Amino acid sequence: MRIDILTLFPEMFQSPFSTSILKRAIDRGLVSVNLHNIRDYTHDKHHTVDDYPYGGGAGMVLKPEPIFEAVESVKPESGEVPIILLSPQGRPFSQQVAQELSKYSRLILICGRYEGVDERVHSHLVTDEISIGDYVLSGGELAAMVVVEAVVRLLPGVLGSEASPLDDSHVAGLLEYPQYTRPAVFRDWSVPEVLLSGNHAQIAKWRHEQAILRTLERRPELLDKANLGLEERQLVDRLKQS
Ligand code: JD8
Repeated sequence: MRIDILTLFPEMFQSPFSTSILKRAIDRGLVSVNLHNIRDYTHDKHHTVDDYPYGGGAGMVLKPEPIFEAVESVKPESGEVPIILLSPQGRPFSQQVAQELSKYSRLILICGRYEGVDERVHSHLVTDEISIGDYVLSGGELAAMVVVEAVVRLLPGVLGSEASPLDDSHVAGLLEYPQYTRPAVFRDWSVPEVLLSGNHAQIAKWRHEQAILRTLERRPELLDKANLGLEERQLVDRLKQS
C-alpha cells in the first residue's frame, strides 16, 4: 500500500513512523508513506497557505489552491484512490473503517489546521471524511497517524505470526481479558491460580469469561453487537443478575 499525506507539519510524523511496527512495515516494503508539505504547493513569495474567513470570525482558513494542487500532483491518472480529509465532521473512525481502507492499494490523507479548510476542498476534492473521535484536536495530523497505524497493521505480513489482527478486541467484539507476566506474586498481589495451572482448556474458559465480564462492566453496548453463542448469552445473563 502507498499512503500520501498532505500536511503543513510533516516533521510531526517522524517518530511514530520510525518506530516499532510501522517502521518495520515500511522497511520491509509492505507500505510506503510519502509526506508532502502543503506549503510547497504555493506560488506566491510568502508561501501563503491560509487566509481570513469570508463573512468574518476568528482564526484562519486553509486556502483551497495548494491543497488541490498537492492532491493533483500525487493522485494517479487511473484507479480508485480514496482522498480522505481528517475532520471533526467526518464519519466516525472504527475498526470496520480501518478494515475497509486496508483493501485499497493507495490512500491520500489531507490534514487541516487552524479553523479548518475551505469548504470547496470538502465538496469537490475529498471522497471521504473521517473523524477519530468527539474531542477537539488542533489539526488533522494526529488523527492521520491513528488512521495509518490502524490500517497498516491489517496489511498482510505486517504483524508477526504470533499476533493476528483477527484476535484484537474490537474485531472479536469483546474487550480483552487481563494479562499477567512474571513475577507470580508482586507486592502481595498474586496472578490468578488458573493461569499457573497449565490447564489450557480451563485457561481459555477463564479468559473468555473475563473478557465477557469486563465488556459487561465497561462497555455493555458492545455486547449487543458481539457474536455470542447460546452458552455465552446465558453467562452474560447470569453475570447481569449478580
Ligand atoms: C482537523 C483544524 C482544529 C477544527 C476549531 C480548533 C479529526 N477527531 C478530531 N478532533 N479534531 C479533529 C480535527 C481538528 C482540526 C482539523 C481535524 C483542522 N482543526 C479546528 C474546527 C474547530 N478547531 C479531528 N480528524
